[in-house]
Amino acid sequence: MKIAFLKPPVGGILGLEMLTFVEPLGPICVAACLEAEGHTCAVFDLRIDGEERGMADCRTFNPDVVGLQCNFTTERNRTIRLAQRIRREMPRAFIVIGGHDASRDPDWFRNPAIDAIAAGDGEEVLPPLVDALARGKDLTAIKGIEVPRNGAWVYTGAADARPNLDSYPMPARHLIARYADHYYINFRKPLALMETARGCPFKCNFCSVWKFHESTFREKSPERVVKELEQIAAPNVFITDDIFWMNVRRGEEMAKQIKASGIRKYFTVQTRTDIICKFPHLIEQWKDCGDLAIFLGLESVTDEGLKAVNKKNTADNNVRAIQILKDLGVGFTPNFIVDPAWDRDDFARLRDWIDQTGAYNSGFSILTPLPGTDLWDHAKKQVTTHEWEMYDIVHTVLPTKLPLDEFYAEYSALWRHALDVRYRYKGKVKTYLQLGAALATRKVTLSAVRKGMNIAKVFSKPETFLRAHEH
Ligand code: B12
Ligand code: SF4
Repeated sequence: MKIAFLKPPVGGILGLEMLTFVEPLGPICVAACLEAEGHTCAVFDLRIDGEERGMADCRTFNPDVVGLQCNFTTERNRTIRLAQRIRREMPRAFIVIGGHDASRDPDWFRNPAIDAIAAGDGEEVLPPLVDALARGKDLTAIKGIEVPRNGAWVYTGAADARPNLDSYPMPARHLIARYADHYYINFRKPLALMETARGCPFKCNFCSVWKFHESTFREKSPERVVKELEQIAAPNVFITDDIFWMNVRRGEEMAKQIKASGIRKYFTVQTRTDIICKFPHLIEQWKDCGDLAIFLGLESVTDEGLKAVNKKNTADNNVRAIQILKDLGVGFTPNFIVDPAWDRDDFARLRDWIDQTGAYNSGFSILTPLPGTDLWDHAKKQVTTHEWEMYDIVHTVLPTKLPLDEFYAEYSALWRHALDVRYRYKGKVKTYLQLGAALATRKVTLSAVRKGMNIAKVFSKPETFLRAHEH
């Protein structure tokens, strides 16, 4: 069988996905399993090709099955629109949709343009589904899907989550080799994505990762991680694990083996501040594997704020972790959650914290009930819109305590403040000199720098966010 995976073209209110633009790792993991069973796969990234060229190439490929990935709630409408176009132009193709958002809220995707909705790890669902299609077998015997039957949608029950991730084939990177130079993170290009573990044992109420993985945490061995790295040409690697170093021993062993292999990359990882406080030696070990930057979901500067989102961490850990990273000279991007119920004092408290800690790279997400989270169950009746593009975490979809324009005035002031603190700590001239040096050594591209600068400017204005509420 011939299976095509398509990524819909860029959409979004602010085009946030263009700030960090990553390869479709999920689809190439699933494609690897299909290829191992003798099928032929192709990936068309319409964000790069553009819709017309990507669709034309896909029509030429003439797929039997089309797989669409919907990870973000914001991608819903554009993914359905693409499915409808595929249905019109490739009526023979069986269209299946999977990915994070589709798995957590499959019912929303019940649409005449969709033949099956897949939930969970695609590696477990798509190969048996394609096999059943090839043999003309009944699809309701395949686990992990919703399919239409006699005018209703039938759910076939959860597919197993395989505990041993090493037994999956290597991601089918050859299918996206022609796009490899296009992916980047912030200013760093080209960028590859790599997964060393899946899931998270915590249960934050705004997050769907633990729900998707049913509170499991599954890992690849250090040996497998090194093998995957050997397959990656890009100098920059974003590790998709939600809690990197969850298993400290494995974290140490991976660093040891990567160092021994001679592979050096600029790694970007995501982890928790309690792990950094308890095991700072991990950071030192990983620094030896090249360069390291860390995304930190700090969420709140108070214990009450952390408790409200069920983070199971402390405000003290947040402060200490920032200091540890500063002392070790490791780049970090803290992220905070701004509650629509905030008053002016709450915004002021966060600004003061950034002043004191010098955490100038901070980002600010607005508390958003995403479908498939505990927060959604709790707040779905209060949401002010079902315009899914607004679920991008920089627009509020809940009523605000402050008048909306004042809320956004405070929100955009946070972004402006972070930039001011950056200039205060690093100096405007030094910031520009560093960028200049990175440009000269081709570590970053001019267009990426322009984009980043533009976003900083755009986020500093309340109108940027208010505009979407006018429709
Ligand atoms: C990389 C990543 C990013 C990157 C890149 C985003 C981008 N532009 O694509 C960055 C850091 C920029 C980012 C930003 C954001 N992200 Co993000 N991100 C991730 C992350 C960590 C990894 C995704 C990944 O590649 N995973 C590894 C691969 C192997 O898994 P996968 O893609 O899910 O694929 C598997 C299955 O889903 C399935 N599958 C996938 N595709 C298909 C297709 C078919 C046909 C089938 C059958 C199966 C299938 O099989 C695959 C293999 O098992 C996930 C969390 C996670 N661990 O998945 C969050 C996640 C996707 N992000 C999330 C969010 C909310 C965001 C933000 C909106 C907010 C934020 N946190 O800052 C922003 C803005 C995103 C945007 N619009 O660009 C949420 C999405 C929830 C939702 N309902 O919207 C997630 C789930 C994290 C969370 N805590 O809840 N993100
Ligand atoms: S926010 Fe992070 S720590 Fe909390 S459940 Fe999600 S992945 Fe785990």
